[in-house]
Amino acid sequence: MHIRTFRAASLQDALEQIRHQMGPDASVLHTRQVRDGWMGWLGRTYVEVTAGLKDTGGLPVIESREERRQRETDSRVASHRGVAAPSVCGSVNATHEDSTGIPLQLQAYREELIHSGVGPTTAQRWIDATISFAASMGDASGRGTPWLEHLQRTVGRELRIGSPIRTQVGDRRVVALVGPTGVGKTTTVAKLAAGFRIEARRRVGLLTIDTFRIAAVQQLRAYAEIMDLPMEVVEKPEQMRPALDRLGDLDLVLIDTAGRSPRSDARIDQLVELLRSAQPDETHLVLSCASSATSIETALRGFAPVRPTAAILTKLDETSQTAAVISAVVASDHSEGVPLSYLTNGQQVPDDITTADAESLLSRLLPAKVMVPQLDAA
Ligand SMILES: Nc1nc2c(ncn2[C@@H]2O[C@H](COP(=O)(O)OP(=O)(O)O)[C@@H](O)[C@H]2O)c(=O)[nH]1
Ligand SMILES: [Mg+2]
Repeated sequence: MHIRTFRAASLQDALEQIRHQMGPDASVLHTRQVRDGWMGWLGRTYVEVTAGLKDTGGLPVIESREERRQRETDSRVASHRGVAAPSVCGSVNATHEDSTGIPLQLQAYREELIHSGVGPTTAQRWIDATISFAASMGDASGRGTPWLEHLQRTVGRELRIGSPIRTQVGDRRVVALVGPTGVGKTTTVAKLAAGFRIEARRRVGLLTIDTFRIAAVQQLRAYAEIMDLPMEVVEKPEQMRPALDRLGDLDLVLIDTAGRSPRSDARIDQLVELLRSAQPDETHLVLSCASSATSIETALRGFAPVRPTAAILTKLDETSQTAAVISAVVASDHSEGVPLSYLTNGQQVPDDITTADAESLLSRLLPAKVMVPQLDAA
């Protein structure tokens, strides 16, 4: 097997080099983004793609002396500038397939997805679905539309976008936020409270069952005081009904909960019991995009007994890698997925919150930022 690593300013360019120099049967083995310069500072970002070719008795493309000279000149210029220049410019759609039948370009996207935190099974499922989707659109070769657009449409159909909280004057809605410690539950409760109170002019109340840490109650109380909102503190299930009755006259009650370790069954059971006594209309699981794929999976499993009706993704501003969290909440063969309700992108109350939308999530999830085509209504 021949294995070679190519560097270029863009994935597209690297694929062109591979296709030209190794031929259409090459498989993408690995892609990564690299930065040169000291510790990644002051350097340029480029793409490094490793490709392999099964031994078939020599490389299929024999370089002419002229091509070789050109490539060497390109490399010298590139290394001088700190960026490997593509040796070939030309068509941008690398549609060639390897022996598995997966177009080279999609293989590279699959590697990038995995690299950015999507599980290998999910990444492969998306690629397979993209090929079927393209075929169903009469574009099996991927020549009509860029593969990235097909990929976006495919993943877009799996993303579940839930509705934001709907309130109605005189019809109290009870909404609980649950999730691991530090993901931004209390801050998000404050953002929602401010939005509904100030923008929508609803009568809003707060209730906290975050009583493990005194500071946590004080944090919410400070918001309640600034916004002049009634607030109740509940420690035991039997206190829940009377507390909710005292907030009976409102349009929206937001319940903040203690951040529990999703690994602690006892604490999750306690939370389930407290929430059962509250009977919330909606329970939003708060997940931070800055968390690792493993902690997101653990949170989803750990908080399953609470039966979340939606998920809120926080800290989008802290990372560009939302792949892990998004691939964890989309529908799959063994999960129907959790609909996304809100996205938060900063610490500012009340501004840094928006309702979830597929377009902005997809542009963060998928390998390159391109215009998202009109998504089919799921
Ligand atoms: N960068 C960023 N920080 C956030 C966001 N939401 C919350 N935080 C911060 O995350 C930290 C923990 O937030 P907190 O609401 O106390 O988390 P909780 O333990 O889940 O209630 C605080 O410093 C918040 O300001 C967000 O969207 N972006
Ligand atoms: Mg909190």
